[in-house]
Amino acid sequence: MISVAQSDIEKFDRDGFVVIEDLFTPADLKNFGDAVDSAVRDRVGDDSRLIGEKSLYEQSFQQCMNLWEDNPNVRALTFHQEMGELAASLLGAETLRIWHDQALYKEPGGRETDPHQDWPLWPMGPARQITAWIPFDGSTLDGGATGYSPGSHRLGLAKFSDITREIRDEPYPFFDHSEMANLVWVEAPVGSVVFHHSLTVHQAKANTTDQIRRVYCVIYFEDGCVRSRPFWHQSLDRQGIEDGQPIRGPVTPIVWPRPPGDFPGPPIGLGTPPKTGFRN
Ligand SMILES: O=C(O)CCC(=O)C(=O)O
Repeated sequence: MISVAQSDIEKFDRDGFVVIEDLFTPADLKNFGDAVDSAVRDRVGDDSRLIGEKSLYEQSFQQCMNLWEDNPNVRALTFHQEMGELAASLLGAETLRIWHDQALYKEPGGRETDPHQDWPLWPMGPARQITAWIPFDGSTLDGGATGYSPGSHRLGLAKFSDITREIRDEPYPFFDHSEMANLVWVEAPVGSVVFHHSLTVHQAKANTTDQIRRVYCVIYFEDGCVRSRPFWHQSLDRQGIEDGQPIRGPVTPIVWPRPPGDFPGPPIGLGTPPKTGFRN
């Protein structure tokens, strides 16, 4: 059992990200990695396009969200209590819900993930969210490692950068190289989890290896967050949450604390998440 060190809480508070090592054993990673691989295959296994034929967003990663709904074997990872407790301690929250999970599989030849903050992409407030980024094989600089701008979550910044490169109906600000100059690149060891705050500016390198960068994320938010903006999001619109209403329901169940081995089933009658990407 891992318990979070005070120094990790202080580091997360100061920098907006922290690497927690040795959360998962090789056997855990094999089981969870196999489960997520299988769930991703069920969603996109029939997509035979080469990387160069995909959209710029898909070239950053193959995104499949809410895999916990599809595959019971993924749920033990999504609702992993030790990981949830770590996330809660780092954020300083008593109860966490899941915003969504996601596989972010960066294919060989996949381009960089553009610098961004997560919170402006999510129509909820306040900015009390934390992501667990789990690389099943660790991460390397040539294989899509992530980089974080330390302390950027404390600057009062909230820029919507269109990492999909698809929306384009207004000029979205991108972070430029000077803003990313102090980036800290993280090569995450096998078994570790990188946690980051939803306001931390971050990005990921291209994958120049011949292996898929297999990453799974759980995005947690503090219970009590409300819908704060009207734009469509599956985590809200599937369960009919209106502006100002607390985000509570079976698409965003409590993820921590839960009794051991008690995993919620998929929401009934609320449609399915997008097959890939984040929009229908
Ligand atoms: O893994 C990546 O390429 C990007 C990760 C990311 O943006 C996130 O987890 O919020």
